[in-house]
Amino acid sequence: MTVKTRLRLRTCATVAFALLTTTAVHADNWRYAMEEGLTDPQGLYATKFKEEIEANSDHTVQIYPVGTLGESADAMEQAQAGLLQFIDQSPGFTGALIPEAEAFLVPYIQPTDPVVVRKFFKESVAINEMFHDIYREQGLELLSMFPEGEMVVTTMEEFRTPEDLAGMKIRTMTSPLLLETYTAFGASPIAMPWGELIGGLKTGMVDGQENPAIWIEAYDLDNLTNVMTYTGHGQYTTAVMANAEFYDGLSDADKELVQNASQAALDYILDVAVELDATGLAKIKETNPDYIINRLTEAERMPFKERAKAVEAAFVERAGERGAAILEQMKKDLVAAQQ
Ligand code: 6CS
Repeated sequence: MTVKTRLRLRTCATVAFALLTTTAVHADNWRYAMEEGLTDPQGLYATKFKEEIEANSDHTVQIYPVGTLGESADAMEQAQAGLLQFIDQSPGFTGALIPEAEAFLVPYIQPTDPVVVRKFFKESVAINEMFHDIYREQGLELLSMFPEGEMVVTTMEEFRTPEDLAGMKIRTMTSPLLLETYTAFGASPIAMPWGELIGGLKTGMVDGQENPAIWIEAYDLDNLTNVMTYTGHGQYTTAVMANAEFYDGLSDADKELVQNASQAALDYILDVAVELDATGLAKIKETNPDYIINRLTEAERMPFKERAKAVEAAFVERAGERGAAILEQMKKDLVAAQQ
């Protein structure tokens, strides 16, 4: 063998080794935390996302469901620190960090009609264009926002007016605007993380809470209260993000992979979430036939809508001009979705 041939062979071996090790380095395991279980809406989205990533690359996704990494706030700290690559956290918990996200919590802005909901989340300029840079400022690359169903209030006693809510201790998620909302609605709100709610209802620390029907049914909240009331004031919204530094460090192909997986999971969940909302209500009716289910009439909603104006003002004060612009855009997006 000539010296030239030996050199050529050595070069080939080096290139082959480099290729092999490069492939190995690129087959990463990505950690994804969420606030729900695998069969809940966030879990269904995450599973679809994982399937898409794993079917189209050598990467794997490890999902951490609710309770495995602490409360929502703990998981967010880990995502911002880069210990988690992906996180699903809802605006109901993100408000202290990102006040603009509380636009999803302003009462009587979000759609409740399933067809409008789907169109709104798919086409909203506020969601698809305006939130990206805001989440970026907190080191997060926003991937998707999706609905989980209409917010329903569960209580021990029936209520039809803000006066009826006087003295009722309603648990809210920890975003500050939710406290403003239930104070404006006439109740006595108490913010607490998810992990404390069931104990709080059992011990009487709180008399009620709000959540979508699918969640109320899945976590037995109907059996811990006597009434559920459709006030029409909101839609449970959640957001999926990546750690921005991690995302920026991905190759173009991997960025595309993540974006495609997010899009596929979003399309899937937008169909499924609407069905799940109806399924949750149907199961409650079937398994808990004595449970009182009230739907406030348009006239009964009026005093709540009137009081929601103060909540909107509080939102604008906290979220500033940028928040106000997002809220105005959301209102336009809603009109567009209704057409
Ligand atoms: O009420 C809560 O805290 C929870 N609600 C839902 C629908 N998802 C997760 C969240 O922690």
